[in-house]
Amino acid sequence: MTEFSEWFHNILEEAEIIDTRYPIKGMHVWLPQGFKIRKHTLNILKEILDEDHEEVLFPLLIPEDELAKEAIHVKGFESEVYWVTHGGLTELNKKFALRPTSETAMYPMFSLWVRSHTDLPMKFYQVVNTFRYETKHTRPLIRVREITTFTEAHTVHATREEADMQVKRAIEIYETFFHELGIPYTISKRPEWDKFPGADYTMAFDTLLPDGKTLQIATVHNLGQTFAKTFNITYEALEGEHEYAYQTCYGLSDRVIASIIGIHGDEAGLCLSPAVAPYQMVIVPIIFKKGGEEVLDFCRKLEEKLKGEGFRVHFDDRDIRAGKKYYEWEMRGVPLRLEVGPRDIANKKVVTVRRDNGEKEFMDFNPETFIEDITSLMEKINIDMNKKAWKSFEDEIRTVESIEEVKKTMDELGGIISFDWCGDESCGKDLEETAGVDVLGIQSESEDGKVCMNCGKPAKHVALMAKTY
Ligand code: PR8
Repeated sequence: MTEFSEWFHNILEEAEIIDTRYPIKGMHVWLPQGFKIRKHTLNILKEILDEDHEEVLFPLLIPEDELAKEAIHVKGFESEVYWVTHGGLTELNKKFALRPTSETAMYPMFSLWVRSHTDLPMKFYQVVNTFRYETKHTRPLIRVREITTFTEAHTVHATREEADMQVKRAIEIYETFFHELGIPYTISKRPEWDKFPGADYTMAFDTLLPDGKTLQIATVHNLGQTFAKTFNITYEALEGEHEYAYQTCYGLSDRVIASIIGIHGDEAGLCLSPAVAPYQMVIVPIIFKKGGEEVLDFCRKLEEKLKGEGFRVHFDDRDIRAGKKYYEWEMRGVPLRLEVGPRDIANKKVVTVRRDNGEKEFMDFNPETFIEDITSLMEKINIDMNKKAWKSFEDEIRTVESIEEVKKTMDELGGIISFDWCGDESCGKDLEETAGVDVLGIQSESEDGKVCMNCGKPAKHVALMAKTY
């Protein structure tokens, strides 16, 4: 693949995902194709969240004093906040922030809603746009200033144990979601210096883009009682006393779409799984001088039949060369192409060509079994794409035992490095500086007798590091 970032920019444009020419840095326009991928992706997530969360919608603006209430939180975000200072020509006496995230919008309301232990747990989510004045290099879908697909969940619980359990549940939710999309990931506990501002701890999902750098694609935060104390979220316990609640929040963004595009794509362009593809199949008629009408008629009926079964199908009957159509639909990532020519009709066959591996099959066109066969082929494509992505991801995780090896591995291969670590902040930061990497976080406990790869002290954790976006 040509240089990833160039490929990525080109494909966003060619496949009409987003238009990056909007005249504000870090803010883009979703085009119909991109919007459909976004919609199908969100639908998968919403279906999972809807099982035990309620969807809500909070205002975009946050009063200055609410945003400022939680000191650690505001410190983490102050350099990234956009402010509304005027209403028309009138200067506002209280500024409003455009939400960078919605803790300080939601929690004053939670304080009104939570009364008794019987109100708990509360689990809400919303899909909104959030604004962050990012100072690092912005990149479409990856680091934006208007995050348009911010899916944030916020939960309130009676006990610390329940909040911990919710963190586990949120991790499960994202695992299910990323498996459906075929996005491989590591899960780690972020180091203290990289946790969400105001959180007790942060669990993060990272994936790997083809240039060897990791991308944080979702985070789950245990907020403990910090925000509950700041926003006075209390409940009446069984014995009538008032207790502060425990909270969690978790979220993801447009980066999920960036990962779908970046991880599965190839030299020919996008490669989408049937789960998110705007068109899951395209029907291309193969027309010769004779028998053209018969082919077109067959294709129309085929399209109707597949649509009737709920598939997203397009019949490409444009009067251009079939090869040109193949090229175009491959670039747009359509998972399956169905080709129908006069000979196929005579043989009661339909030719299927998979986008993910190019496999061509002469499928029996038996009205009894055809839909079943297509359905299982679609499922197979999803599974194979997931497997392939996981395989190449796992190949990029390497265990390394010396700092020299880290540098060599990073320079030559990139990817993710697993290593034994003492867990000290000073050692971690030193490692980040000397090796030019980020410590992603902790995965598990070290085996007895292991020493820290960087400082040589007894190791506590197996941790991960990588070059990151
Ligand atoms: C929270 N509060 O906000 P988080 N461009 C694209 N994606 C981004 C960007 C950006 N500029 N910044 C962050 N993300 C919590 C949890 C409510 C929900 C993505 O957490 O600040 C990252 O994938 O960690 C990040 O993991 C996710 O948004 C949530 O943001």
